Amino acid sequence: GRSGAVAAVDLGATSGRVVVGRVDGAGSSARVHLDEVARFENRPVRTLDGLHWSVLELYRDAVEGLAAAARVAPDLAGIGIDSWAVDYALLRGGRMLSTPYAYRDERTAAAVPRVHARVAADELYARNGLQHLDFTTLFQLDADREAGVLDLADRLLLLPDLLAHWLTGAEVAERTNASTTGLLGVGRGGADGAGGVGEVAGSTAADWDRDLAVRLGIPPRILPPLVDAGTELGALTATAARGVGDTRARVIAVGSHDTASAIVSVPATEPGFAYISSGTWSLVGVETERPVVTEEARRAGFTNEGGVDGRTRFLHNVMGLWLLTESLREWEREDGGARPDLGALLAAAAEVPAGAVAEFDADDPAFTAPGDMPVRIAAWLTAHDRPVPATRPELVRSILASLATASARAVHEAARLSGQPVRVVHIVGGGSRNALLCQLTADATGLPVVAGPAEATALGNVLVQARALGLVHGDLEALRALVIASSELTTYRPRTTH
Ligand code: LRH
Repeated sequence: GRSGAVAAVDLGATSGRVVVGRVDGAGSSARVHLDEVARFENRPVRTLDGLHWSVLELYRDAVEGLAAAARVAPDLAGIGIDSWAVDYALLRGGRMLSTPYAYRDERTAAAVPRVHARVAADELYARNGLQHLDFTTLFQLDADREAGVLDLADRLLLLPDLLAHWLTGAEVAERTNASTTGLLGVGRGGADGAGGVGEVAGSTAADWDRDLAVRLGIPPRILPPLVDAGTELGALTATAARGVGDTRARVIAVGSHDTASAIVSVPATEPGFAYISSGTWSLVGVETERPVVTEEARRAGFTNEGGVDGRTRFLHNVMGLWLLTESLREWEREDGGARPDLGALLAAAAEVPAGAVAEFDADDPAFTAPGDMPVRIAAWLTAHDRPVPATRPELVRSILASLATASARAVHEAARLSGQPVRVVHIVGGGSRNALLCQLTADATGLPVVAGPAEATALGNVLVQARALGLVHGDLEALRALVIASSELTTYRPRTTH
């Protein structure tokens, strides 16, 4: 095969990175190598009108990271961008109308009952297939409508699409991320022909639900044309090239929802697996050929998000390592700005005997907003007549055990609701490096846990570009075989029988 390099811009809720991916070799001896060339902080900013992302800084950091990528890889052929879901910018005539909100902003609490008064929750589910989360784009847009801002807008761009727009001028909505807005019809699954693979007979690609938009007072004109992961968006504009430098790289739409890119890299080639994409959130579920839009799935909080190649990501959002990072942030503040030693905390947490600390419900929306997490966890435990951990390591243990329990519940629910038996659980993303979390998850599920790759999102971003450029070939199973060949994986066996 051909050799070549691509750059993945991967934006997370706490940090972003630019990674150069390179495919060497061909066929069964092909390997993919990742090289992180830039890493930067992403911290939301609270102003008088709420919690915002500093998107201009993110763009600048991404451009500087891409310049570093172009320097280390003169043969750079592709650039792909992914980020967390649901958040967006509104534009008019190409100008951003206001600073995008961060999804943890509280303004949507008032929007949810307004939206449900127009379209009941069960009808919404039948149309878009999404679990209820207060911050889903359509609730955020209702707050914009109420504020009069929607009247001004002629374009909505999700954040990865906004960055791609600033790089190329293209105005599109990549489908996997569009599926998290609540405005995309759930469809029947199957690919629109992305890369010519994964085509399912009789399938239809999901399209904007313009009728739903109209009923919610959202002008359909703001919804951009949809594209599938693997679509070329164009070369850098002259303006963007001033920042990135000399490169022939084309911007390529990837699974721009970070979770969609992460699931591309699950190292499984046989059916019968569940996944946990473990980062700020734990996204727990199975991959299906078709959406599962039953009343039971709705009540269980299961979502049908669009995957790469028309697969469905049937999953549930568990609160994730946010519980830990917010606790660390609070302890850092208490300690006058000294960063707590996470390694030491985790080692001490591993010494806490099983069952010695109480667990809380890691699914409770009480933990979604930013702010003093240890106090909120203690309040939850007290309200439920459970003992409050006495030390920081005990609280860390309680967080990880509670996460493992909530994830195990979601794994078994995903299997039951989809009718797909699960024999192994894959943990991908940063949390796969957390040995205690992985072991507790094996214990709680009663299933073997395979941990890795930790850079699943960047890797999935790289692989979809590499395939679009003809550097690798095949369906998701072929890409996953390449992941297996290129990664170091660790297996954790359950210590208790269920
Ligand atoms: C994970 C994630 C998740 C969404 C949330 C907003 O980063 O994209 O899939 O539910 O952020």
